[in-house]
Amino acid sequence: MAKVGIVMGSDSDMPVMAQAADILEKLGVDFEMTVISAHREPDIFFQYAKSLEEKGVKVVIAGAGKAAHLPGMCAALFPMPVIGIPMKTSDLGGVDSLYSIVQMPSGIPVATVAINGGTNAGLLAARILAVSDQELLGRLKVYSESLKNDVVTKAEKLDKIGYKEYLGQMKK
Ligand code: RP5
Repeated sequence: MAKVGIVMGSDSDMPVMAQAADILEKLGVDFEMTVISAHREPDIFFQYAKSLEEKGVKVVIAGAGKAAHLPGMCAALFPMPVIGIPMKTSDLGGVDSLYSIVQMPSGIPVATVAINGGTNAGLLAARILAVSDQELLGRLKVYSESLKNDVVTKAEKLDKIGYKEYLGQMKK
């Protein structure tokens, strides 16, 4: 049963939303994913958001761009955590989406990640679920450890070959 509902306002958001799906898959968290526009199909959106709790979804990740009302509307209808991903946009660079999502009025919270922050949205959803799931918490700790090891390996390589060679290899 899907624990995380991933929803995006347009399939143009897919490359970013796929980052959230990828990390959830890696961590063994079940999710469902769909495209629903709150303004182009409000009736379908309402049915979707109202059905999430009954389906067993515990966290929603909603991505939207421009006048990005989808995460806020999810939070209005779904009573558990909603994470909003502001999409980078062609005209205003995603600051429009960021301000729309992060500036939720008091009472209906949306946890907002960075512009195009798909991976962190997935990780935050997993961390929320890990509050009551020790095995998932263990997998999250292993993931964090792997990030640390990556940096240590890079520092060792830099020490060994020097910055010019390191930079040259990065440009290849
Ligand atoms: C929002 O408008 C979507 O979330 C998307 O980021 C943005 C543009 O949508 P399209 O015009 O690409 O469908 O609804």
